Amino acid sequence: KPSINSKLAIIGVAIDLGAGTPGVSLGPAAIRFAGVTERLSNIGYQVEDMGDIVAIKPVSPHTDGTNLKNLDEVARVNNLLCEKVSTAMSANLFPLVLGGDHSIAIGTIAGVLQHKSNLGVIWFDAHGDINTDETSPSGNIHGMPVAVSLGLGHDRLTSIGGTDKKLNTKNIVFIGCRDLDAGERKILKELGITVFTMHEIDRLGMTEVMTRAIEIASNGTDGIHVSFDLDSMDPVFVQGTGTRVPGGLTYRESHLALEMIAQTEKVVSAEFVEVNPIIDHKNETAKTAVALIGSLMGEWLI
Ligand code: HAR
Ligand code: MN
Ligand code: MN
Ligand code: MN
Repeated sequence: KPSINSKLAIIGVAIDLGAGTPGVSLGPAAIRFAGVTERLSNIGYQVEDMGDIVAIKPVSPHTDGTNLKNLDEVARVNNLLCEKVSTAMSANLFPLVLGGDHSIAIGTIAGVLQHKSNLGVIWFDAHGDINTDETSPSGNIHGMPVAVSLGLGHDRLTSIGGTDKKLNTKNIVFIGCRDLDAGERKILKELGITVFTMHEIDRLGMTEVMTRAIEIASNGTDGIHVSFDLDSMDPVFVQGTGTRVPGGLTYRESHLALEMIAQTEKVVSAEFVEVNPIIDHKNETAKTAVALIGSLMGEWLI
């Protein structure tokens, strides 16, 4: 019944080394515990769980000559993830990647780009995640994946999947931003990337914002990737995420957005990231993630 794809691969990435707060490495386990496989089976997918890629915490987070934290391990994990996503797509499986911190978008997108060279991206986030090694205020790689996927930043990261396979700025769109660093604002402006901040969502409403976002991610592309950072939502709904910012998306705005994307039938891959069960209450954030996954995967296309 789901028109997006009938076979789906779950790929977990147990990593928190790209984030400042530990615990999102337990995200894949929490989301599985919240019933993701059953939910997707009930919608009508044939689900293959490809297991987790597991990061190993290094003795020292520093790699010579860089301010990036845990660069070696984040690069190793994302190279493996790129391979795994690409393998799934070769087998005609829709890759659903469960984080983990948002640095994993580097590997997911690199893997998808092996199959879809003109990929559109809809990025839900309180943050811009478009810092480079030069602009990052923290050295945390989860604040950098969009830059890396455009070919900007440290070459240990931009080389993943091949320096020739990158995103086009005109097909990337952000939803829900409300915490952008000065360096990120400059990069976004220079590159002309569309950002629907919370201001635009308040003003235009989510329906109009998503109509425009879908147009941007569709125009001239061969598919849409959805990267959903749970911190795009208001902290009221997501206690279990590390970098909560007030004034986020409501529960229904988030679902409406994903339901509208599902209706396009253009989604080729997705990831849900930054679920942190350690700071959560009764696994509620993972349960929210599972409900959101349902909406994106066509649960309400009835
Ligand atoms: N912009 C800040 C930095 O780069 C904070 C970034 C990220 N937090 C996230 N990513 N959860 O979306 O350090
Ligand atoms: Mn993010
Ligand atoms: Mn974020
Ligand atoms: Mn910030």
